Amino acid sequence: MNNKPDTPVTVVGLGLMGQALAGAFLKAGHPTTVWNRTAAKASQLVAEGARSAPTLDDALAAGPLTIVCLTDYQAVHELLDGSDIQLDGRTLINLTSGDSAQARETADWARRRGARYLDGAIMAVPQAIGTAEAVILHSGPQSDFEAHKPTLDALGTVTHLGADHGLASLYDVAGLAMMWSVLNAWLQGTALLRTAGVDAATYAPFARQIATGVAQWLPGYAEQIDSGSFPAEVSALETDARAMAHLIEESEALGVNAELPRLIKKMADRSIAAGHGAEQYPVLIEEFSRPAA
Ligand code: FVH
Repeated sequence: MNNKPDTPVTVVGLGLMGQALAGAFLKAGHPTTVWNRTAAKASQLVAEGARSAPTLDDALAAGPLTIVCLTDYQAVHELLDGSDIQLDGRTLINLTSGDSAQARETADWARRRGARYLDGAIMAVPQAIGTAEAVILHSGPQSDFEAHKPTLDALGTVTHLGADHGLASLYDVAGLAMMWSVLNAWLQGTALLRTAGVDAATYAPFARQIATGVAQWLPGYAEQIDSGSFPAEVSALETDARAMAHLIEESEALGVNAELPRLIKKMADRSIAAGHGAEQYPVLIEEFSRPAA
């Protein structure tokens, strides 16, 4: 980490995450101003050396960089819309979770107030903040990210994804989709194996091997998606669909929930009906890229 500890920073929002962010800045030596709607949440940070700003406007005016981390974007706007402070030349980094449209709208709001704006997404729990394991994604103008990266480095592994302010939120939900899909697949297999007396811990190493193996396919499959060409190099979608039918039948026969396998097969069947049965699995991107029928 390439920290510049003399740069002042303000943290607005002292939930569990905001407290962790402010704590990491303090630990790295940054003069840190904090503000929270419920002022009592600043006490521990003040004991560690933070300055508690008496008002939101005071907090925003305290330095060149303010990090905002509130419950949601509604809270962000309820709070910031109530201030008429001009933010000329200052940088606002919003690490509140939300969607890409909210990120872009907030970027427009910040522009109207004269502020530079980066949106961000935290892919970590509060306990990891300040360590390399804490991945924090940012999107917005690269020059604004580079200007503050030495300060942001105090928080963990910070990354810039691109100029579109919506990207951090999109990567955030894409990561969640990946996480839940892997976990759901594992739970489906675990439920099946438990009917034969195989416990979750016994199945877990095999499941991890499969997940790791499938992860290796992603770069090649991504090339197919980006080129729009899906030759069946290892398997055709109709072959996969037959295996999906086995998964459904086995789940039903064993009294295990078959909703998820049925949903996946429904999408594959639609793609096959549209003429893609002889192509490879990533051709399903076309099903994923439009609203459900
Ligand atoms: N905690 C986590 O593990 C996750 C990890 C992934 C990213 N998230 C996101 O981080 C945002 C903040 O999370 P948090 O855990 O700190 O959340 P809360 O405890 O809910 O604290 C939220 C702060 O927001 C303040 N707040 C809420 N509404 C308003 C409002 N209308 N006006 C002003 N402030 C507001 C709240 O203030 P108070 O209740 O203490 O007065 C807290 O400071 C979040 O987007 C996660 O998704 C964390």
